[in-house]
Amino acid sequence: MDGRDWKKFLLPYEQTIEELKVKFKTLRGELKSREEYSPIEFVTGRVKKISSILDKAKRLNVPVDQLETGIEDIAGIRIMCQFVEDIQWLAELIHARQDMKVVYEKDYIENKKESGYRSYHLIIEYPVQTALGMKHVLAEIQIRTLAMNFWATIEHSLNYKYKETLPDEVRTRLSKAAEAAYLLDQEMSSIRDEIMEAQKLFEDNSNLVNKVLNYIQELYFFHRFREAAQFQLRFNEIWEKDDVRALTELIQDLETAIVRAKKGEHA
Ligand code: 0O2
Ligand code: 0O2
Repeated sequence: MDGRDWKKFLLPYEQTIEELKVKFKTLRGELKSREEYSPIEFVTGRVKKISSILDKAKRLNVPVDQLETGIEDIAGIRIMCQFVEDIQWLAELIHARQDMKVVYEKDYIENKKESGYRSYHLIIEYPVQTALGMKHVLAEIQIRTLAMNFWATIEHSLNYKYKETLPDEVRTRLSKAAEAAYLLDQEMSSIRDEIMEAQKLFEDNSNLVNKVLNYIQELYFFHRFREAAQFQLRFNEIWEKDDVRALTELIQDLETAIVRAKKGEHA
């Protein structure tokens, strides 16, 4: 091994991890308070172990004096999301940031790995202010759902433990488990879509009701008391039946009545 001072070599990577963890945790909090939902569920980070850096350098034929450019995940951040849809949203948020630059991306969700591994990877260039000046380091951000993370964590520990000796039968079962994780993500997304659809319907309906009540008030303003009272009765009946189509018709009739009232005409 060369006489490299590993402690000093890893310092900017450790700083990068600390800063990025704070930044993404802050982003999570900010989005939660601004939009009541954050695509970030939780964030973890690590600096690669020296032995793993050397193993990878050997495997990829990276000379030891070119580790900074040759190994892109010495600093690694992992961001977990609830839903698959959150991943692209988060990737776009990262692209738009001015404090890091996306160098390239690897989409293992569209193109899952042979093992069954799915995740979205972004290789970024991150500027760290060190005591010796500004240093630009490469870091890898892995974005994945909770289901993808569940699978990858277990698969990684099994592969780590058994290395090449992982029996074919286990490999096949892991691949099937990856498929199950994929289906779980799909199911969760469709449940979310249904909930959002229901919420939208509820909002649409409450907007229509607001409109009706405002129009009725407007008729009172034009002293069309009898007409306003009739519309109110009609609304009460529709409200009982929860009939959206009748509500829309009622709005059209109210609009006609208001136009007439403004012109001073009568029905
Ligand atoms: P919280 O709000 O307490 O969960 P540090 O001690 O800051 O150097 P950190 O971030 O604590 O490092 O350690 P690590 O291991 O990198 O990240 C672990 C973070 O991920 C912790 O959050 C864990 O609580 C969180 N975490 C791990 N697994 C899960 C999980 O399955 N679900 C959820 N929701 N969170 C998980 P913090 O930073 O302690 O914050
Ligand atoms: P760690 O820190 O132990 O997770 P490589 O595929 O390693 O030749 P490259 O181009 O860096 O080289 O690979 P990739 O696949 O883009 O990203 C590597 C990281 O993605 C891995 O880091 C894993 O964290 C994750 N990963 C990739 N494939 C799999 C897989 O099949 N299963 C699991 N569980 N994770 C995977 P390392 O190097 O393993 O380091």
